[in-house]
Amino acid sequence: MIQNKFIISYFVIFLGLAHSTAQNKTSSNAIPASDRQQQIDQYWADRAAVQSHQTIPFAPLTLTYIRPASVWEEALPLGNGQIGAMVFGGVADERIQFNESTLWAGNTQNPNNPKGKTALPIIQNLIFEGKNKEAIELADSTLMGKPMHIKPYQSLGELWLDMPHLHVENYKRSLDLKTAVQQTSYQHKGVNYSRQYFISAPANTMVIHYTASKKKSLDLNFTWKRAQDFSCISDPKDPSQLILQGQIGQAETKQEKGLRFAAIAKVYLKGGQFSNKNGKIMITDADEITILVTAATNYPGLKHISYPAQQSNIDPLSTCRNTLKPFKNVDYPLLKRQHIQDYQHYFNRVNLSLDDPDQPNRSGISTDALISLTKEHQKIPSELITKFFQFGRYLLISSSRPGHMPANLQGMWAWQMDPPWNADFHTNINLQMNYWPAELANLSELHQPLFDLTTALIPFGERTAHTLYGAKGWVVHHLTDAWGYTAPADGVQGIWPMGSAWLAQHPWEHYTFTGDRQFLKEKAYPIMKGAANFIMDFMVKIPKNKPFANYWITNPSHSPENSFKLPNGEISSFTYGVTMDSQIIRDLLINCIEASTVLQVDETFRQQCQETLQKLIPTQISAKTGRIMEWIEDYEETEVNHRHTSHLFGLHPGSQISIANTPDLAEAAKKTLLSRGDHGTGWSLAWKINMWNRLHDGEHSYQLLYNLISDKTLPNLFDNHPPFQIDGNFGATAAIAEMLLQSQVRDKNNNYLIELLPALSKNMPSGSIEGLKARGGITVNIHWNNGSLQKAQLLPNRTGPLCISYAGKQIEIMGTQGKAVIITPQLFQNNN
Ligand code: FUC
Repeated sequence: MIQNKFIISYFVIFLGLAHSTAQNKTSSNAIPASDRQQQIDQYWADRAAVQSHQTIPFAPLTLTYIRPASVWEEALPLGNGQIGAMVFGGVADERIQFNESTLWAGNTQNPNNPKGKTALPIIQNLIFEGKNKEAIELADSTLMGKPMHIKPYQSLGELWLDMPHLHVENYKRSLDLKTAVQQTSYQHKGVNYSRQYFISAPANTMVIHYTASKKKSLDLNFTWKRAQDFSCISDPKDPSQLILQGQIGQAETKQEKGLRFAAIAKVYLKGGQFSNKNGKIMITDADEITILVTAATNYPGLKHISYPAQQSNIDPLSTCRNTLKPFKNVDYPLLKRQHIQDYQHYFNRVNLSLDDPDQPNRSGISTDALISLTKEHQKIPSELITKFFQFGRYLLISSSRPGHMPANLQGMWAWQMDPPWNADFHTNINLQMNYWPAELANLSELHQPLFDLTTALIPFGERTAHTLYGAKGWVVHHLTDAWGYTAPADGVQGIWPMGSAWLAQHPWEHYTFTGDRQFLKEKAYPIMKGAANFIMDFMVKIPKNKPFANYWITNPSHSPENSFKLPNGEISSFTYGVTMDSQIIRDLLINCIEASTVLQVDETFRQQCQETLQKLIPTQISAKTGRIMEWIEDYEETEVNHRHTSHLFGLHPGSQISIANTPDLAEAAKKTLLSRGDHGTGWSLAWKINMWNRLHDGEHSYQLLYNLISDKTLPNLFDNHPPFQIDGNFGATAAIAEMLLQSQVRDKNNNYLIELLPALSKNMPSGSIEGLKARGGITVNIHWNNGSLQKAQLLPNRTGPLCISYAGKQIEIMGTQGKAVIITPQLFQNNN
């Protein structure tokens, strides 16, 4: 008990420090009714005074808090790929902020600058001549998209619910990652209250369920809110339904109107009564309340976006009504069972358990206090590592379901009309990072939305390739949206025509993990071939008077968002043939050669890939610093700790640099990482953890994981760029998986090498992981103890050799489809 009091006061201090800008409230004074929140804001004022002097029982894989969220980044996410919600857990004033994953402003357009094709050779020559400034000026006026900015992903709206409970005790809110159900519980005047929340994929609704230990104790009002462009009305066809509806841009007369949207909150009572008027549902004396919420837009779907835009004949309100039609009555236990079954179909595939005898018992500690304790002890509680890992899987299951949109910069959770970076799809690292855990962490199907987006981009990207560069194939630059924007955006740093080549790595990886040939043929190969065709057509030869004359390079080219000093002191970001470009292209061409060989197609194309491959600039090591050179010349860096570590693409997510096959490059990569440093934005740290893993330096990986969790993680475990950006969550989940298992390196027979515990830290001495995936279609379980392998089990989905390495030694075993192979450390003893 003493321990808990300490923990609670510690927690309050922590919140005060971390969120001094948040609306202040103590746990003893209720906020007066007059101060009640009126406007949609990041911060939230629940009028209730909340006391939480109770023990929080230890609940595995559960995020637990002893106060409601006072800021959006403390609210907890739910989602089914289409509908997303952030639940604040307020008592007198509950707030649930909703997203619908297709709700994007804008429409399809043709942003391709018609001057591009003619200007391109001039720009290229200026760059070869070192006239970077002139090149940038010309590129700015001839290559940039028109318009140059995309429109944002927007919040759908919010349910604001109020209940006359101003002083409550034993408050707790939680999100159980094992079931994807949130719960808020408290006592008020001796009555126990409980609220449960989940978003069901099978029912396509959010389910809100209020109960009390005494009959007739539930009085609740609720209404819909949105910052703009909406109305909230009672459904004339059904008084149990409260409708939110609107159209993006409806309030602005000059703006082009955008998507229409709707949501319905439908109420079901046991006992009590309700009225629905003036945009508000008012419930009194109920024993139990269930509210179903569904939402829709008239977005045509990724498969149907086209230019010129077609009129969509979807009516979002009818879609919502149809979704709710089967629910004349509500069977809450059944809805919950169906939801949990659906969610666990994905979630239960992987189990991580860490056992560290040096860790104190964490029972009774809330999740945000665990983050604070991490800093205090300079060590991550094992429980927080497992939570953080599984939270990343939870977020992918919640935000990326087959048939829906892929996870954007904020997954699908965004409260603003104009979120940071439009909550878009950034294709120069961030979107790809979102999907790094998909295959490794056994969520392969959830990769599909990314392939759907990529496929949808092809016709748009073909138009851009043709208009801007006079090239075949398809291209996307450093970002895109739901409307197929593929031109350079935002400014000249947007002239980065490598997005399609990088995205094409993902469907190939899906094939290497699953072995799904039909997928390779129908989905992956067209993406890859189109990306390679663009690149091979876009590349030019280095002129005769320059180093690497006659090699193929990209021009213009820059290392994402970084810049360098030219010998004359000028700062520039444009050049030709940056290291990352050649590495991405090498990756793509090798994959295309292998894919066309597997599919037995396109001999001429394969030959062209092979010839181009021979003429790509090799990754260079700086004679001055011993590091990997970021640019074709050894320019001076302007920002040594720059957040992008693009020139190590070949180390991760590529596999061209490895300790086994390119030890010199691996050593240079290590020097590069050391000079980049151990800090950075959330996603930058997550990327670097993955890179240290590939260098088998588990201690460095752990250090950066520590930095990420202790410094760049919000109270609700969302990654903090800052601001919130979800890529760091996904990148870290992939990184924790790759500390324990890697399979990207090929052995001398070109088989994937399955590396067991390649970057295990001594801070994770004992534990087990079950259900990870390795390339070649293998499900892997690993148990370790005191830093050493105890036992592993490999279950291949096809017959063939299994090449396994552990602690620098290798073995080869014949694997049979569907038959588990047990690996013990003894097997490695006689092998080098
Ligand atoms: C990249 C990064 C920024 C940010 C943005 C969304 O451009 O360089 O840090 O993450 O994407």
